[in-house]
Amino acid sequence: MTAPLSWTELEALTDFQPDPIDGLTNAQSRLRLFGQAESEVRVTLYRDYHAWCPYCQKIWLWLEEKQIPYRIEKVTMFCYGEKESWYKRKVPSGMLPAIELDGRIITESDDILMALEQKFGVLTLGMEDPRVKPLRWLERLLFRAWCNWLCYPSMSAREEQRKREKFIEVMAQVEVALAQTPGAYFLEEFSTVDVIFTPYVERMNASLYYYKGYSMREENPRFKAWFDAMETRSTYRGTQSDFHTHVHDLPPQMGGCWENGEPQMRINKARVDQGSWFELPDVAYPEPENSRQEALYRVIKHRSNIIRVNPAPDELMDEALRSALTRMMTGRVCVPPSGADVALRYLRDRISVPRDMSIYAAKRLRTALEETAALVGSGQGLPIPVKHRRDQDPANFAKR
Ligand SMILES: N[C@@H](CCC(=O)N[C@@H](CS)C(=O)NCC(=O)O)C(=O)O
Repeated sequence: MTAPLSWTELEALTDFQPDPIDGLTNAQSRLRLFGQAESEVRVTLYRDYHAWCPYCQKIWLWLEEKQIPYRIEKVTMFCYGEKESWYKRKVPSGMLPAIELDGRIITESDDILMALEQKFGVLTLGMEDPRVKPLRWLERLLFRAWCNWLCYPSMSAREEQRKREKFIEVMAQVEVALAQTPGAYFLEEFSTVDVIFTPYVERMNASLYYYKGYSMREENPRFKAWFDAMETRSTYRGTQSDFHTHVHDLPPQMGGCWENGEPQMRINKARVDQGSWFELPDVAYPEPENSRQEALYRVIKHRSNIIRVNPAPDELMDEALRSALTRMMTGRVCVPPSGADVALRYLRDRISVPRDMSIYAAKRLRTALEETAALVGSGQGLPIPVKHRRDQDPANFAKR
C-alpha cells in the first residue's frame, strides 16, 4: 500500500510531449503544417470538439493522408451543447463538417472532398472515378443496413433476425469487394475509398458488438485484414476511436440504439462498460510503450477541469485521481478516500477517444480508475445520458 503521489511527483513521471503541428496525426491539433510554412495554409477544417462526427473524420483523415497544411476550428454539436453563433453566421444550418478553402465555405463531406481533389489532386483515384463510385454506393448500402438494424426497435424476434441477416448480407458484399484486389485495401493501394468507409465501419464495429453481440471485425476476415491494415497508418491511429466512446456518443446522434438483449450482447456490454478494456476487438496493433505516459500527461494538463466538473467535492476527487494515477504509473496499490468509487467511475465513463487521448492510453487510464475505485466500493457514477450529452458540453471544460 502506498500514499498518492503529489502532482509535482506525478509530473516527473511523464515526458510525453507531442508535436501537434508537424508530428503525428493528433486530435488536439489546431494547425497542421507537415513541415511546410504557415503561409502555405489555404484550408480551415471546421469539425466538432469531441471528434464524434463521422463526416468530419472523413475529411480529417483525407487531409492528413494528403498532408495538406490546414487549420482546425472546433465547433459544438447540438447533442452536447450550444452551437457557436460565429459558426452559424458562416454555416446557417450549423452542420458539420465545413471547410474554408481560399476564403470559400464548402459543406457536405462529399462536396468537400471533390473541392479538395480539384485543388490538391486525388487520393489515388477521384470521387467520381468509375471504380470509386460503386464502392461509395456500397458504403451507403452498408450504412443503411446498419441504421435499420441498430436505430429502430424491432417489433418481433423475427424482425430483429431479418435486419441482422440483411446487414450480414451487405457485409458479405463488402467482403467480396475487398477480395477484388490482392492487398488489404479496397483498391490496389490505399485510396479515398478507404477514407470513405472508415468513419462508419469504426462505429458499426463498436455499436454492433455492444448493442447486438455481433463482432464485425472478428466475423469478417477481409474486413479484419482491412482494419488491421488501417491500423498500420499513423494517420488512422490519430483519428481512431474506441468502443466505449462510440457506443455512448451514438445514441443522441442517431436518435437511439436498440439492444437485442441476447446473452452475448450482455457479456459484450459489460466488457465495454466495466472492462477489461484490453479484451475488446477495437484495436489490434501492439500497445505503444508510452501509453501510460500519454494518459498521465493528458490528465495533468486538464486536471483542474476534470476535478471541477466531477460531481464529487474537489478535494476528494483530487486525492482520488492522484491515487489512480499513482497506481497506473507505479503499479502500487493506492487506496483512495471513501466516496472515490463514484467519483472515479464518473471519470472512467467519460474518457473520450481520440479527443482526450489515444486508444491504449484510455484503456490504461480506465483500468487504473476502475481498479482504484474498486478498493473502496461498487458505487457507479451518474449514468451516461442517452438523449443528449450535455455532460460533455465543451463550455464546462474551458474550450480547448
Ligand atoms: N451529408 C452531410 C451530413 C453531415 C452531418 O450529418 N453532420 C452532423 C454531424 S455527424 C451535424 O452536423 N449535425 C449537427 C450537429 O450535431 O450539431 C455530410 O456528408 O457532410
